[in-house]
This record gives sequence, structure tokens and C-alpha cells, in this order.
Amino acid sequence: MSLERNEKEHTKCLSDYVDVPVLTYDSIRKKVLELYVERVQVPRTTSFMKDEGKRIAFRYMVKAERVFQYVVTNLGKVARLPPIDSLNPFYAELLNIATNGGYEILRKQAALAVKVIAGLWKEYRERILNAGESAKKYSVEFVGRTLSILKRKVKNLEATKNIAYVSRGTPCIDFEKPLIIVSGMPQVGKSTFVSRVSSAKPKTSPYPFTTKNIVLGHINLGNDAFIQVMDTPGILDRPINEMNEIERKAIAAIKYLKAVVLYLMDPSRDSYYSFDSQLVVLKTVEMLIGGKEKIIVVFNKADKVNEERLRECTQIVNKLGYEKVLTMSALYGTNVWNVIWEAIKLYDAIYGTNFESILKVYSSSITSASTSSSSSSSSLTSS
Ligand SMILES: Nc1nc2c(ncn2[C@@H]2O[C@H](COP(=O)(O)OP(=O)(O)OP(=O)(O)O)[C@@H](O)[C@H]2O)c(=O)[nH]1
Ligand SMILES: [Mg+2]
Repeated sequence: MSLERNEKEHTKCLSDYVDVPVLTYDSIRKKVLELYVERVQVPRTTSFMKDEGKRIAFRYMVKAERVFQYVVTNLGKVARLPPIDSLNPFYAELLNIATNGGYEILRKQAALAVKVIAGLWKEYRERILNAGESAKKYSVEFVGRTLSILKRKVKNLEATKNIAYVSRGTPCIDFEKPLIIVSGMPQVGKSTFVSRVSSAKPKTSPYPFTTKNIVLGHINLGNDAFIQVMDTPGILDRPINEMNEIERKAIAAIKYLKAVVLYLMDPSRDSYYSFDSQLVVLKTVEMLIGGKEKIIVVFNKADKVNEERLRECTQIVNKLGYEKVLTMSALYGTNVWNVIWEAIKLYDAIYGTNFESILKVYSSSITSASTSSSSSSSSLTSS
């Protein structure tokens, strides 16, 4: 395993790497104008006292220099954003989604603009200082040209807002701890499940796309051990290239994270989306992961489905190659810990880890949790 890959695997927070100010051309222009009109104190040395031309030149050099420093400092932060392919691919994809694929271009345009403005300043600094009483002309010219470079060369500065938002809003993932991704169509009960078993309490409601972002919860097993459970937005039964920004965040998690995926389905007859649509999305998830091995199909809402319907739906899913289908009611807490248990067993089998042994230590509380009803999540402490 290369060093670079190792580093990627230890990445925890996107905000450790991506720290950018929120900038727009207008906000920079406004600040530049403010800086430019601020008073400049000219030193009271003899040469300045005697020479009016020098005093004027110095004043306008300082005004322009302030503008230069401000623009280059802020634009420099954009230019120094890490290259997209140096980031964990999941984080990279979230940034791509947020910037409509414009992250790399923005970074490069900012770097180029910094270079051009720095060159321009070198030239203008001398020119202003040597211009005596005409210094103002060159000083103003420098500011004008700087703003013009900014406008022409950095097309999508507004994207810094989305980059900052994603950077601050993306949960920190511990790439060395087990991760269970909860996926499925909208309204199958993903958030209800995640809030039932983990520390995260995402909003739940009877409307699709209640969850719009990735949410990470923890199941704390004590002694620094924990399981990560990720709530994801719902995915619709349509081609990936037609998916909206919200769905694409779920796709990014499923596609790029080292995890097992719980595919939640609602087998009830009045499910928000038909069972057939949910099967189509299951295929999409399979395709993203490149197989069935990491997927566990879970029928949720068992409380409102009769035995016959459960059997019928189980057979359909069995025929697709999923021998085992789990059943639970996230709303009432029935079987939820069994689902976590099975997910960890699968995680161990795939990644050669032994987190099940840690879980075993807590097995008594998990067992009692799975048999109790609404208070089931309290048996495990949540971080
Ligand atoms: N009867 C029953 N209802 C459930 C169960 N789990 C969730 N629900 C209900 O189903 C609705 C949707 O639940 P959510 O947890 O918000 O579903 P989601 O999959 O996160 O939905 P999106 O965020 O839109 O993708 C809510 O009204 C829940 O109360 C369950 O086990 N049984
Ligand atoms: Mg949700």
C-alpha cells in the first residue's frame, strides 16, 4: 500500500484539508474599495517631510499594496485547496457535486490569477513609487487591473460558498472503524433506523427527501470502539446521470466508502414507492458497488406487513440472489440490533476485521435492546 493511499485512509475530516473563505467577485470588490479609501499614515522621516512627491507616491503605493495583500491572501487560499484527486474519493465526489464539477478549475484559475496579480504588483509597485505626484493614476490603475483579472480569470468564485458548506457540513469519517451505510428509496425508514440505533437523530417525516445530506451516527461500544452508521438521502429509480444533487450524495457514499450497505425496503402494500421500483434501485446499488457481497437487504416496517406478504417479497428478493433477507421495524425497534449484528459480521468477513468480538462483549445489552420496544436504543451508549 503506498504512502499516499495510507494518508487517504486516515483522512477523517474534510475540513482538515479544505478550508476556504466564502468569496464572490462583488464581496472582494467591496472590500477592495473599502481598503483603498482607508487613511494612510506617511512616516515622518526627513526625506518624506521634505518631498511632497515622495509622500504622495508612498501613500498610493500603500493603498495599492493593501489591495494586493488582501486579494492575494484570499485568492491564495482558494489556489491552495488540495487537488481533488489527493482527497478521499467520497469527499472528492461531494466537492464535485457541490461545485458542479468545477472544483479543480476554480483552484487552477485562482492559482493563475494569483500569479498574474503578483507579477503585476511587482511592476506597479516600482511605477507608483517613481511616479511622484502622478502616483495616484498608477495606483488606481493597478486596483482596476487587479479586479479585472479577478473577474476575467476566476469565473466561478461563488463556488467557494458551496465548498465551504460541504467542508464544514460533511461528517468526519474514521476510515479504520466499521461503517454501515443505510440506503434505499425515500421513505423506507432509513433515518428512523439510524436514529433508533445510533447517536445521530436525523429528521424523519412522511415526505420523500426529508434527508438531504449525509448524516453519520455512532454506536459507542466503549474503550474508543464504535460503529459508524450512515444515513443517506433516498435514491429514485432512474438512471444515475439523471439523479439530482441530493441523490448523488448517497451514490457517492455507496460507491466510494469502505463499508457494508444495508438496503432498506418497504414491503408494505401502501409503500410510498412500489416494491418493483425498490428492486430497480437495488440493482443500481449493486451496480455501484460492483456486486451483491457488501449488501444486506432489510425489510423495514414489518409491523405493518403480514406474514404472507413478507414471504412473497422474500421469495422475490431470494430469486435475485440474496439468500438472506432481514426483517425489522425501525419504528418500534424490533430486530434493529440483529440488523447491526449481521452488518458487522459481514463487515468482518469482507474486510478481514474482527469487530464482532467487540460487539460480543456488549451482546447482552444488544440482545436485550433488540427485544425491547421503543426504548431499545438506550441499551447501547451513543457517542
Ligand atoms: N410503520 C412503520 N413506519 C415506519 C417505520 N420506519 C419508518 N417509518 C415511517 O416512515 C416514514 C419515513 O421514515 P424516514 O425514516 O423519514 O424515511 P427515510 O427513508 O429516511 O426517508 P427520506 O429521508 O425521505 O429518504 C416516517 O413517517 C416514519 O415514521 C417502521 O418500521 N414502521
Ligand atoms: Mg431520511
